[in-house]
Amino acid sequence: MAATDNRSRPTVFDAVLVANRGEIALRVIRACRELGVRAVAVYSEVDRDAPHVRAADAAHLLGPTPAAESYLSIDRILEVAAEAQVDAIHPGYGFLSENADFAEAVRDAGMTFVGPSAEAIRSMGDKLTARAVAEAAGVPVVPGTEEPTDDPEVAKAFGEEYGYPVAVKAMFGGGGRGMKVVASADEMSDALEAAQREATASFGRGECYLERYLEHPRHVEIQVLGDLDGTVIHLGERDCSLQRRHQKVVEEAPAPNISEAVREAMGAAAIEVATEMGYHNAGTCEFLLDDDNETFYFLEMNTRLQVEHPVTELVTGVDLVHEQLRIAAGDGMSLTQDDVTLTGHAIELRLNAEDPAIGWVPSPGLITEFRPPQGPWVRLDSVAETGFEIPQAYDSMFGKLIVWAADRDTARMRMVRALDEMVVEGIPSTAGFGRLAMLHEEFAAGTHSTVSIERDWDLSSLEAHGPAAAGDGDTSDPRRVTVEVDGRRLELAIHGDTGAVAVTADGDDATPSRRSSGGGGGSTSGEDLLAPMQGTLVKYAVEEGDEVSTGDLVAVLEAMKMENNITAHRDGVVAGLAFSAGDSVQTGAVVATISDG
Ligand code: MV4
Repeated sequence: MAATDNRSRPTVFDAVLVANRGEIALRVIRACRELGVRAVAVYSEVDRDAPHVRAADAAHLLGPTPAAESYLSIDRILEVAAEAQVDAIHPGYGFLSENADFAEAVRDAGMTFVGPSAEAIRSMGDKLTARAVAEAAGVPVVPGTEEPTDDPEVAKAFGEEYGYPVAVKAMFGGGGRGMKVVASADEMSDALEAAQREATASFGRGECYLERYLEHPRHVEIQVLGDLDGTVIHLGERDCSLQRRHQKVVEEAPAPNISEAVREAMGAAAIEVATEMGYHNAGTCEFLLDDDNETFYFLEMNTRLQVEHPVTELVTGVDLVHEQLRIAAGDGMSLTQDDVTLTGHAIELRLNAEDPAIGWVPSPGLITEFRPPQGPWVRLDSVAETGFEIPQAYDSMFGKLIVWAADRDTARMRMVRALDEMVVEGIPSTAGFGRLAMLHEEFAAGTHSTVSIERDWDLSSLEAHGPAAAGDGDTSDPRRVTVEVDGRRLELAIHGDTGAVAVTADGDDATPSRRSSGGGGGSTSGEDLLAPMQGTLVKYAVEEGDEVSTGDLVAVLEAMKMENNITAHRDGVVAGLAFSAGDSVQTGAVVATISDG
């Protein structure tokens, strides 16, 4: 398909290469088409027929499926960009989006990187420099050390002065990797060592620094746009507090329960930070907001378009990708700070092929049936379609469902309505969790924090996806028959050869829709504590017969160079410690049982 003619906007670029895949590649391609820009897709072998390949004006094979040989290969992407004669490269999020060497290589090859300068990416990649920039701009940061430290005595002196808990953070970390929380002085040495080991393994640099640890903050971030002439504006905040294992699941704009004064102060702080460093293009300043809903601290700056950008788009009416392209092309952004007003409320749910019922195990696979939600104020940014196979090789997120309404409560109910309409079969998804979250009293009140899911919420009402996910043999989806009894529609799911039948009544308020929660029968026993990922057992923190409470540490599992704490999912007595330190543990394996004893 040829790019559409656009006589009113002849500038921007002629052609842009989208160095990404999945829903974000589609998102950028859509913006290109709207601006009359030729969109060039790239793909790996497993993505030959992926939605982003079909949507683009042209598509080029990068190489084999592993990201290192495709979406992370700077040389290959530049080769294709030259071949396709594009003017610019949009990196999306993830992959090379925050790689300063890539931004520099794009510039050196005579093309435009749709993002900030390599220097800005580099400054913000170093968390201590980021803190220093914020301080220079007069923006509050969490009390912490200005230098990296590996000396337990220095660290204990810090704890003594500022109080515990203390956060040990990787200087070149991000997304929570490498962060350790230290409750008291006697844990400090071990934590410092563990954090350094993890940081070295993950980022190749082990330096760590310290901050006072806030125990249940909210995560509020400000979207900024900077023009090439130095103008910086902000587009309000997003609240991304609902997360687990450092992965966000629900995001919204504006943040509930914050005053206009706090919003303005945070927006001004974000502008100060961006201005201080001569930032251009789209970026996000992350803040922690303390329990008083008033005290905030700059945390770090993300130098890319973020997954959750749509909620900002829906409450401001600003197309952030259009603005990114205009800025990068030197056309100037289309708006000023005075043009930014927030209207209504938007909520986003990430749709991941994961099963929240059994520890958010990623389970990519074939989507046997997909029906999108529709109707007013519903936006679906997704690659899902019937027959689409989510590859194992990349992130398990297959889309995002975003709704808008005049107020937060209506937005919550609109999200529930949209989730009830959506059908996802063949894979587990976060849809059922999304429904639970929207109706959770804490989320409804807007009083949730970054620790709510893991520490406080009861997810036991969520149905596990099915026998396959629970570790059994039957992977076949049930046959479904709908019958009508006294005007009530009943859906019969017929499983395998046994003829086992599960019955669901449509429209029954008491039971979340089976279809939207992801099909399949089967269940996990309430006592089994399952490994959320494949890894190596580092140690058990308990012994057989110990009594534990929900959230207590049970085992530590090392996976992909990260140490993951497996915590008790219920109160009770521990048994079934089937593994030894060093053992390989499969996803979904029972690492312990916790019973009423
Ligand atoms: C913190 C914190 C509490 N106190 N720093 C985690 C990811 C990284 N970007 C920073 N993170 C945190 N830093 C101090 N001093 C709590 C977190 C944190 C968090 C932050 C944002 C979103 C989700 C989070 C989940 C757990 C911990």
